[in-house]
This record gives sequence, structure tokens and C-alpha cells, in this order.
Amino acid sequence: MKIDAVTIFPEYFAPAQLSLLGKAQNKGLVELQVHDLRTFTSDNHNTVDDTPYGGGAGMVMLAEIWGKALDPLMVEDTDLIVLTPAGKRFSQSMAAEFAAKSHLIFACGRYEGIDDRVRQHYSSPEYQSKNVLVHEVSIGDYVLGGGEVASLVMIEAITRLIPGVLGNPESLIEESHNSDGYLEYPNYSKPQEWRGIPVPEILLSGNHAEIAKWRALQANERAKKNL
Ligand code: 6GU
Repeated sequence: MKIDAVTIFPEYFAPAQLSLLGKAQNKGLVELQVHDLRTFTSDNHNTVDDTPYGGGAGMVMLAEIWGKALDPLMVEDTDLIVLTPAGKRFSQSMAAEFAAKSHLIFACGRYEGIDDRVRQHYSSPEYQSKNVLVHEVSIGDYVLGGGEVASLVMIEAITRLIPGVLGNPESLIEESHNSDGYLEYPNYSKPQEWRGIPVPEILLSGNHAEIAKWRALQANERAKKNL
């Protein structure tokens, strides 16, 4: 999978070289390229934003600069992901859909966001015929300073679902028992007793059917508690 990220803070993406995602790049499974939006400016101050038409607080990122940055990246079969707190909520099922794609672009907005004509332009029939899809995505109900951290969250969730990225694919199979993709029951490892707290007896029994039943019950209790 090819991933492009466009940002005024390329340094935010340094952690992408670590751990699973770093290894996935070394293995050639993921090719991440980070682009500095300011390199597409042509004025002395490297301006990327201006005041909003209609007035109001904050600044809007300029369509002209974004167009220059995105045009060369918008090849056939591209999903352009525009990060905004007003976007559709990111989820495990969305991660699975993006994991099957060949080319993702993360457009990291700052300030009050990107001039809406950028979204409109790349959603036009000309781009639709090239199988270009534009998505506005948010990672949750809170406001971040920009889309960089949200992009990292999405890239990590998406790339670990690409075949060959996880060292132990069984952890994916195990997760798939839950539609949201995570383990719901409490986990225990060695030692059998820690600070006076024992591991539940059932987990030491070797009775896999009973263990599965116990875990399902625990998962249910936990789900109720965390609603
Ligand atoms: Cl994608 N961007 C910003 N700025 N804030 C957010 C977000 C994105 N998702 C949740 N909060």
C-alpha cells in the first residue's frame, strides 16, 4: 500500500518509523511518503492560510496551495482522506475497508480547516472516473490541533490489517470474534499470583469450552460497565 501524508508539520510522522509500521515499511508492505505543504507555497512567508470569507474566527487553509500539493498525487485508484473533526467517525470497519485499498492520501488540516473547494474539486466526475474517492474523517468527539495525530491513529489501525504486517496473524483471527475488532475479556499472564491477586482458577483448568464461556461472560460484564 502506498500512503501519502500532506502536512505543515512533517515531523509529526516520525513515530511511523517505529514498531510494526516501521517494519512494514522495511518489508515493502507499506510505502509512506510525507510531504511538507509549505514547499508548495511561492511567497516569501510561505503562507498556507488566510481569513475566511463571510468572517468569523480563525484561518482557512488555501485551496491554491492544497491543489498544488495534491494534483501530482491524485493518480488512478486513490482514496483521499481529509482529516476534520466534522468528518465521519473512524471505526474498525472503516479501517478494514481502507486496508484493502492501494493508495491513501492523508490531508492534514490545521486552523479552521481547508477551503471546501478542495474537497469539491477532487469529488468531481473527472476524478470519479479515475476511481478517486474523497472521505472526510474524524477519529472521535473531541477537537485536536490538526489532522496529523488523527492520521497516525488511522495509519496504525489500517496498516496492521494488511496481510504480512502483523508478526502473528492469529491475533487478528482472535480479534475477529468481536465485530469491533478488539479483545473484550480481561487477560492474565505470569505469575499465577501478583500482590495477593490470583489468576482466575478457570484459566488454569485447561478446559477450553469453559474458558470460552467464562470469557464471554466477562466480556459482557465489561461492556455493560463501559457503556
Ligand atoms: Cl481528524 N482533526 C481534528 N483537528 N480534530 C479531530 C479529528 C481530526 N478527529 C477528532 N478530533
